[in-house]
Amino acid sequence: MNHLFNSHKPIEQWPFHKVLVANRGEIAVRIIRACRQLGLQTVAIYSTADRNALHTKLADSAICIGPANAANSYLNINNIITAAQLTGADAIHPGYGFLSENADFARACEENNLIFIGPNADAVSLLGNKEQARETMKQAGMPLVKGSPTVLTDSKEALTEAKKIGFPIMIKASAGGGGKGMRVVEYPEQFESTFELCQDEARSAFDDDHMYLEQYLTHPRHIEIQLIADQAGKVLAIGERDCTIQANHQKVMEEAPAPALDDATRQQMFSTSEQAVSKIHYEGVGTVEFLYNGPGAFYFMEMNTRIQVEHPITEQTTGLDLIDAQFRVAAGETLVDSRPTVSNYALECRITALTPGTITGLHLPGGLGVRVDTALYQGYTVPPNYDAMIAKLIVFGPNRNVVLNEMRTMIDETVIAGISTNLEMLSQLLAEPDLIEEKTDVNWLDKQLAEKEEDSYDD
Ligand code: MV4
Repeated sequence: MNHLFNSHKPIEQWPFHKVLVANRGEIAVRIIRACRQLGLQTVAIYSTADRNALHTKLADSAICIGPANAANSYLNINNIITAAQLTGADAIHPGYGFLSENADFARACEENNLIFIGPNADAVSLLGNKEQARETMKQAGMPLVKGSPTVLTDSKEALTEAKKIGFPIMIKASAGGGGKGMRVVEYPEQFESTFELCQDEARSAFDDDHMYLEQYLTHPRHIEIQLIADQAGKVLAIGERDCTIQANHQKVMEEAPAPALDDATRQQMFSTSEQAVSKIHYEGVGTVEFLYNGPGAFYFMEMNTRIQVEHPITEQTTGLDLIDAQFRVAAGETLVDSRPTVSNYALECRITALTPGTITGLHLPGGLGVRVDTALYQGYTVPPNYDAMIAKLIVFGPNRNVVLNEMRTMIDETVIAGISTNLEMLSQLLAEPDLIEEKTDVNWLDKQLAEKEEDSYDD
């Protein structure tokens, strides 16, 4: 049951009954489980490197779509569409990563009468371009960091703009995201050379040298709002997640609710997000990412049009199944008027493989308030071809201190033998006073790791 929706249409009346899961690993397993609960049939796709992967065993059927390298398999639109046609699938769930935010893929589904479990191709395209997304959200009333009014390509013109904004300045690539083509400039003297350097990086990374400027926030947190929008135009903010603990722009752990967030600002972020997104005729789940700089100071960064890795902490604090919700929206079910109540506190740690290899010993924790989302099994061989995340450990309970302690105990109980992982780093991280006392910001973990690196050189 999903108490987010009004009536529950019987599955026989749904517009789709057989879902091709266009992904792999833990999220493919997660989606297959949700389909099974709903009574939807499932098709797994796999590359030659994933022949023995768990998701291929759990699905009703499985089909090989190409060789190990993702470009010729999990990123190959034609192979995936053909797989759907060969297996009689009538819907495709993209998961996260791979083609999940690729407008051409969403369009190819629409053109081949396959229901794409996500927003329509126009929304994916609009929000996928960082510059268009910013402009669209600004028009829709979303607060942005004080920055340059237009897109810039000339370093002299940009310097003039930078002086109006005030230093330190952050130079960002319009086509960028996740930190690529971004640099901080402290003083005007450094600006033009740094601007041109960012343009070179943006040209090679995105074939687009459009840049924009923002006032640099020195100690922000990363707080994101989980939204669900139905086909009737209703948009609900159902919770927020704090994803401040990142290393090299990779999230390491996420928590809900955001510990530093006062309730007044929470309500402002929820209603601002609901109002802005309801103006762009959005459908499905979506996440609006903000930089948070203290009470009332939140600024739009980007919007993600997919389900996110960290969705389980929102599930454990609302009691909602977000993958189930994605299917119900695609089936035309309508949302209730009120937001779900948020209770509990939840923390997720991402467990990553530092080396590929065969799992010769596996012990996963459990018990009250513990959830493990993974595709690992004893004897499984982690391939070298894909993202290194191999499991998500989620702990939830009455408050943050209880959960931080429990998470550390669960991390220390976990055994993944045969490969090296980040378990030890996670365990040490959970004991850091700054983390426990919420004295972190988006740069904190990078600094911690750099200092540890230096200490190891000094040893
Ligand atoms: C910023 C910022 C400080 N000030 N913008 C990093 C990638 C992209 N999501 C935006 N990012 C940032 N933009 C201004 N004006 C600091 C970051 C940032 C960051 C943001 C969120 C999560 C992790 C981060 C790590 C480093 C820098």
